[in-house]
Amino acid sequence: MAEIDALPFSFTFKPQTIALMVIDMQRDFAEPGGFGASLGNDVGRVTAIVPTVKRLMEGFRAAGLPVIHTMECHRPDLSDLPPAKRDRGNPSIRIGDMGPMGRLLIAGEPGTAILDELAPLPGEIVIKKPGKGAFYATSLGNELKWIGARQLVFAGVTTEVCVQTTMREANDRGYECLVAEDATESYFPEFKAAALAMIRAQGAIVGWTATTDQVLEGIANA
Ligand code: TIU
Repeated sequence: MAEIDALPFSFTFKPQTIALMVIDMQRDFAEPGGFGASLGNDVGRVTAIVPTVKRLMEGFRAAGLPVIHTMECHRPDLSDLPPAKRDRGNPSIRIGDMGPMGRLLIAGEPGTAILDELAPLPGEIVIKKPGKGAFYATSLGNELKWIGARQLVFAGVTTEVCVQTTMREANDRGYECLVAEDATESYFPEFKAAALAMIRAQGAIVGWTATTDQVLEGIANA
């Protein structure tokens, strides 16, 4: 077994069964005029982690390990968007409405795309998800079985919403999960800190945390 120096203790993995999950690094969460901004958030916090996410992705690719991307998005007819999600909060514009980058969080619209710098390579798995968790109403469970993944490293946004929800879903399904602390971000620094603390509390109750450098070192030494 290989190891990543992590909290609350070493994360062990087999090089044949580890994969990277990059959660929702989309223009809609990172650029002005997108969904994140429509909720009143400072999207600059998200763009700041792009170079670190890229470094992590490139490390996995260089080692020949799978990189899986997710995108939060809905069908153009909104049939997978429950009113309970559409009507939540007090946004300036809602999911499905026309914004400066096209319809907010709708599959195929320019704003819904993954950021150019982090674009999936041909052949990489891309999961379109209508929920915050990436297992709900998607083929992710089957995809992970087909590639034989058992340990998942998480990057992306936002830490306490889609990253943490997906990590909890994965943990319950038997995957060992680690989140790369500096390759994830929240619009709220205090929520990021709390999410990371609660993930690794109680002896890694949901999973582990480590820096991108620690993850890359563990993979390089595997
Ligand atoms: N609003 C917020 O923090 N996040 C989301 O709506 N989606 C994701 O986290 N991807």
